[in-house]
Amino acid sequence: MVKPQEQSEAPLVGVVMGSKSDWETMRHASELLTQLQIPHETRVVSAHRTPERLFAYGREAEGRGLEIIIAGAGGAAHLPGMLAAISILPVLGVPVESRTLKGVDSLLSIVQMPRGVPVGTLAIGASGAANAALLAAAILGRKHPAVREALAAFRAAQTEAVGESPQ
Ligand code: RP5
Repeated sequence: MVKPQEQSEAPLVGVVMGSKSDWETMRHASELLTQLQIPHETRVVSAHRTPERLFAYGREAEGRGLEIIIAGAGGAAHLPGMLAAISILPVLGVPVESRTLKGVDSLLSIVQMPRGVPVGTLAIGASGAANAALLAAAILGRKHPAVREALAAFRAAQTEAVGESPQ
């Protein structure tokens, strides 16, 4: 069970990205996981520039105690799909906004997995990264009561913050 104030615990979520340049997007996942006090790690793992690192990460993830992988990449974004192919863990894919095609290329690369190896695909960019963390919390919350409570508190505060007046 994950307890609050135990950020030094072994990570439950791996937040990986294809490049350092993806951090500006993927930090939104990491920040929300921190806010919900979910132990996680962040790594750069490039499917095409560091393929050996990709295979090692995918093979070792479950054995190291990770329960979910959040993977963000841009362009021909094969990182989430490859991690889903190598690991049995649920993989949540975040399409990073690309310069030339605004992330539509990333979205289609991640969402169009052929039948048999799914990637749970989120929206393009920062909203997708934040929602990946919230979805990870919802999944973890089935097993870790403290995560469920943190997520419920987050949702309640979010609802409370929405005023009725538009002015
Ligand atoms: C992908 O290529 C990365 O996920 C990144 O979104 C994109 C561009 O990478 P850099 O050229 O900025 O390293 O592999």
